[in-house]
Amino acid sequence: MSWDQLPILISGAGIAGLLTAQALKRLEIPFIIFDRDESVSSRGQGWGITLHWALNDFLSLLPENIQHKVFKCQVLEDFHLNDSGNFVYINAGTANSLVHIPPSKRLRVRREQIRKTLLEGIDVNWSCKTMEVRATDAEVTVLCENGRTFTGKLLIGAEGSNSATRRFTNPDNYQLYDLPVRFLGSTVILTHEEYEEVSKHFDSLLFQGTIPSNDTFFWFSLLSSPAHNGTNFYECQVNFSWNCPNKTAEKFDTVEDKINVIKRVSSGLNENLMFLRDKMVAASDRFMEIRLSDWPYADFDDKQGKIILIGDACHAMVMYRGEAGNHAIADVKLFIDLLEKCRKQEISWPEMIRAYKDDVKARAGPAVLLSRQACLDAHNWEKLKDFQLNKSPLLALRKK
Ligand SMILES: Cc1cc2nc3c(=O)[nH]c(=O)nc-3n(C[C@H](O)[C@H](O)[C@H](O)COP(=O)(O)OP(=O)(O)OC[C@H]3O[C@@H](n4cnc5c(N)ncnc54)[C@H](O)[C@@H]3O)c2cc1C
Ligand SMILES: *[C@@H]1O[C@H](CO)[C@@H](O)[C@H](O)[C@H]1NC(C)=O
Ligand SMILES: *[C@@H]1O[C@H](CO)[C@@H](O)[C@H](O)[C@H]1NC(C)=O
Ligand SMILES: *[C@@H]1O[C@H](CO)[C@@H](O)[C@H](O)[C@H]1NC(C)=O
Ligand SMILES: *[C@@H]1O[C@H](CO)[C@@H](O)[C@H](O)[C@H]1NC(C)=O
Ligand SMILES: *[C@@H]1O[C@H](CO)[C@@H](O)[C@H](O)[C@H]1NC(C)=O
Ligand SMILES: CC(=O)N[C@H]1CO[C@H](CO)[C@@H](O)[C@@H]1O
Repeated sequence: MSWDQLPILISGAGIAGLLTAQALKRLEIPFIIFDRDESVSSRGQGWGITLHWALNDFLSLLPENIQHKVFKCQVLEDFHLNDSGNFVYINAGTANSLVHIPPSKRLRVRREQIRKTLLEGIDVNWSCKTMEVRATDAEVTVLCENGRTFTGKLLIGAEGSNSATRRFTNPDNYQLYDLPVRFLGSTVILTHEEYEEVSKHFDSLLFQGTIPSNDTFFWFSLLSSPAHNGTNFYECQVNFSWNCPNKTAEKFDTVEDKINVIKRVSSGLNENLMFLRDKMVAASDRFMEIRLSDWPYADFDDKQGKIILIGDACHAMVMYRGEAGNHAIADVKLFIDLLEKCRKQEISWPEMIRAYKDDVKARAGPAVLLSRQACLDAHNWEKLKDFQLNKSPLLALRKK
């Protein structure tokens, strides 16, 4: 197959798609990348992502000028130079820590900013939503909602957890599995004094825990500091999630419903943390509800080597181990290494696809289930407290 004729198609300009585009650009392999959104900022997905075990792979796939900028995306300026933070998991009823582990090498970045950084030098076709895919022996064609079509030698489905390409590769099992847990978070503003207080007692970047009497999960993290915003305020994220075995039985439609539920499921929160809940409830205009669902197969029909899935499209997982983005990066690294071998004719195209599929399934399939277990454990204090801690996947990852 010729390397300069048909391009590689990338459907989805999230972290997985854009990182792939950057790597292909470096290798001078032709590609086309498109996304359903009108622009990079048309959806406010302003959460933080911790890059830990895949950080080195991430940097290695980028040109040098962009590598430097990655460090500017941190939620706390230059934090990597002296990371004094810890992985802190607390009993959120007493505010005592359950585990307190010094971190491994990590970088906590703003997702939106990292995505903008990854866009540099990449020409994305916006407003192109993949609707249909057609594969023949020779090529693959994507039909977009706006009428545009793209034809290439390979389609990389990188559309995140609700992947459109996955409907085509997995017509019988593409649906997500919903966990019996509900999630609501919001962005709150802290003064310097409030932030210092939280930072001193817990951690300057993030900490999390479980309220034993309610089996409710509590999360706090920094999103931006005055240095980034040019204000005197710290923007922080406060999340709650709780067991909800029957989602129709719990009224959760209006803002009032949501506030009532949060107050109920967090009533056992430690009094020193209660101000964070009150601020979270007051910031109802910024409520962010996340559907907690996953897709454990990490396996797909490649249509004779014409399609692969990467990132959340291939292995959507809940964020209780903070690992999904790291797996997305590992997918890209794996694929790019195989592609280089294929171009050098060390392996054939079908061998490349087969090796990619085998490795992703072996690595990410179990990871989805570990994240699912971590989520369930986070809402089960009895288990969490009695369990040999290093065995719960909620806490074990951090011990590496
Ligand atoms: C609240 C939250 C916190 C997280 N924290 C962490 C963390 O700390 N550490 C970590 O490793 N991971 C974390 N993750 C996971 C991480 O954000 C994702 O794994 C990562 O962003 C996945 O990237 P992706 O490129 O696969 O998908 P996405 O980032 O979802 O990107 C998909 C892209 O495809 C586009 N698209 C969708 N449908 C179509 C279509 N039909 N046609 C064309 N384009 C389409 C979308 O517009 C989007 O731009 C977190 C996730 C969430 C929700
Ligand atoms: C809580 O929300 C933040 C948004 O900044 C996100 O980064 C984090 O992963 C969430 N954590 C959990 C476990 O809910
Ligand atoms: C790093 O941070 C620790 C704790 O905050 C501090 O004691 C130490 O002096 C710092 N080191 C440097 C090189 O800044
Ligand atoms: C601070 O920065 C964040 C993230 O870039 C932005 O969304 C927010 O609007 C800013 N807030 C203020 C008060 O300027
Ligand atoms: C869930 O709750 C609704 C409303 O209360 C009820 O009608 C339904 O039977 C419940 N479903 C299950 C599976 O218990
Ligand atoms: C939460 O815990 C408090 C005690 O700490 C208790 O009074 C309350 O009933 C619990 N709420 C729920 C919904 O479990
Ligand atoms: C911004 C833009 O339109 N970029 C690309 C979209 O796809 C075509 C190929 O069909 C490219 O030629 C454009 O550069």
